[in-house]
Amino acid sequence: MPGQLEETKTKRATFGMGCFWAGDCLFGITPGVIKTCVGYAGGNQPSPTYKNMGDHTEVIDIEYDPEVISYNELLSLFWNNHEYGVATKIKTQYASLILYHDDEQKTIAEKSYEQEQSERGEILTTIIKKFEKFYPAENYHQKYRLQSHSYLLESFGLTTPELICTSPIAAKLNGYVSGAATLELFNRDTFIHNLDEKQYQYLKQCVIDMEGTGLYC
Ligand code: MHO
Repeated sequence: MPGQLEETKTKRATFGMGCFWAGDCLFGITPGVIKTCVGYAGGNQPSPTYKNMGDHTEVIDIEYDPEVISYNELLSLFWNNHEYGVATKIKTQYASLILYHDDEQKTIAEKSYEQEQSERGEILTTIIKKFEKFYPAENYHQKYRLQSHSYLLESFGLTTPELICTSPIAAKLNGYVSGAATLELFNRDTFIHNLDEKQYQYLKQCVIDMEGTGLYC
């Protein structure tokens, strides 16, 4: 109806791609990604924890707006930011894993796997399977890199683990303090218009200092 705000329908994507701190940073600053949460999935062991995750894998659980970013674009970030060739020995904790949430994601993921495999000319270790259950990781793993910036946490009112896990701003800040973005990308993000001068200068300095350091754990 004209004049009426349309409700945004968000979708969910879940990927295992090595240490989940890194994937959290990468997707956190990706336009169209709304929220991120890290946790354990893909296995059968009940109640996994970091110390005892059993047959689960570290995953990033993403809420995204499909009108801004497609599943294919998320997959391209997935393929370009971790190890999954058969030549690398990877333990289950860091497995390359795509957990699809519906048939559409399944089809897109399988197609992109085949394309990736033929481009690389080698067998991939990546496993594609149906999403079953996600176990959020302990609080200290959520927005891990942001948690050492107490100024940002306080200044943005990110005062509870719940807020750190669910706030779209926390997802962005976590990526920007970690070197996941270039200064150019940062300057193009409309979210910087909502920052006060001090927040802006602080964050910009982080981006400058960390640019090029890559996503590490
Ligand atoms: N290098 C890190 C990996 C943590 S991760 C969340 C550590 O040894 O603690 O897998």
